[in-house]
Amino acid sequence: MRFSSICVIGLGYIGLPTASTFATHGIRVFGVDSNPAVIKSLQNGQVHIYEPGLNEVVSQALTSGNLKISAKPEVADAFIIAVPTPFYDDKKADMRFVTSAAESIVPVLREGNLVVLESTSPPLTTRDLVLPILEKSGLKAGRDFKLAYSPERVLPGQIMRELVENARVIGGIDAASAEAGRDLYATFVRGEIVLTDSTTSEMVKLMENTYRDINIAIANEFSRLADRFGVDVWEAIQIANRHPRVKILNPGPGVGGHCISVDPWFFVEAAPDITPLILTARKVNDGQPRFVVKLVEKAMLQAKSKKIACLGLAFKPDVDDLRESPAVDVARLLAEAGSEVTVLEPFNTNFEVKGAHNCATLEEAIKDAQVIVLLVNHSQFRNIDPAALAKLTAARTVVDTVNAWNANAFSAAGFKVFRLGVGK
Ligand code: SAJ
Repeated sequence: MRFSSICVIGLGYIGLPTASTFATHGIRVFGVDSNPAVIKSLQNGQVHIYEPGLNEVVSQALTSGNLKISAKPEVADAFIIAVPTPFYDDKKADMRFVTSAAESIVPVLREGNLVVLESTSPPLTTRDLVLPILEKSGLKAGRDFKLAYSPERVLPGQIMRELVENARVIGGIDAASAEAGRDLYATFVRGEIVLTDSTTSEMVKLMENTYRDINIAIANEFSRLADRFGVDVWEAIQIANRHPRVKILNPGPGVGGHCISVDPWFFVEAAPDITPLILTARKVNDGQPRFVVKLVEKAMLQAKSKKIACLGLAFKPDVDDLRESPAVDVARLLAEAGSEVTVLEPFNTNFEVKGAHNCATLEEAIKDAQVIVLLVNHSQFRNIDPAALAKLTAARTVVDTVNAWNANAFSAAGFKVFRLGVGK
């Protein structure tokens, strides 16, 4: 199948890179978003999210005239749905964005079209939720239009490269739908394109992130064990990982972001009776901020006052994304427990943590602090010189939750150093 125009619904972390990459590969793209602020800023050439390399591609796509931004889908050869699938407070999947995106396609769906769902979704979403909505057009899936599920699997911070280079799985509701999906993504994907059915590809995506969540959970549990038994977990992991079949991940303040901390819940919701391990891993990772708070409380026993500076709020290093971030939980929990908390997130200085004071510079954040807690391994924090740091702050205690700082160098600069997972 050949595609000359496509419509990408949802211009977030996945939709915008996808839309602009198609546009720079010669396809006419309608980028659709329901948020007027997003439309306005993109129409003015402003990119509303931070992702290395994205600005350049979007601006190229807009200047070429191939990328047009609009509020509603237009008639096109193919439609890609890339809207968020958050969860409700009770961890049940919130499919309202997917539902309304599919509904918005109905009036413009034509015979011969391809529709691809990219949003991470519970098993069977393509067949049981999206397909019946699209058939309200009077067209029949499989016979009149093609329908597939193709999860994005890119890593925030490296989206522009991984979008092109990663292997991509495309699951069709039938073989012809999967093949049409392959023809579409072959426009720019250089990685292997693997075809399967839609439910398998939905499961693949959830399995990848669940696998990672469980592996981080065991690393986090190891950090608690090491703390109890007087061991340095980082040293122990390094040694264990010399075994040819062992690859333990890094403990940290918890698991955040919109993927790994969310996706396993889709399995738990869909089949609670057979997913005890997945549920437990989620609970372990969600409990990790409280473990970090206990460590900070231990460090504070020596401090004169309860003034704490938290460095980093993003869910992982060198991104501006704070969704589900465990660092935010740690700062909030410390403030709730009665400490005077300053926070610094260099990639997003406008974010407010309830009860904490938001700072724009490192100097402001640490000046009067008694304890400095490193929560995110941003390169600019990792490279801090401890002697220079000592001149900027009253604090003489640091807590490193991400194993970024050289403990000996910090000790030499006069700091008492506490590290996550180090009971020595
Ligand atoms: N984390 C740890 N220890 C580690 C690795 C990560 O605590 O050893 C934490 C991070 O700090 C972060 C969270 O886990 O809070 C998730 O970060 P991540 O870098 O592992 O993953 P994401 O959420 O940025 O992206 C993941 C990726 N999935 C996998 O690696 C299996 C990406 O490929 C997916 O496209 C993305 O989820 C997604 O959209 O589903």
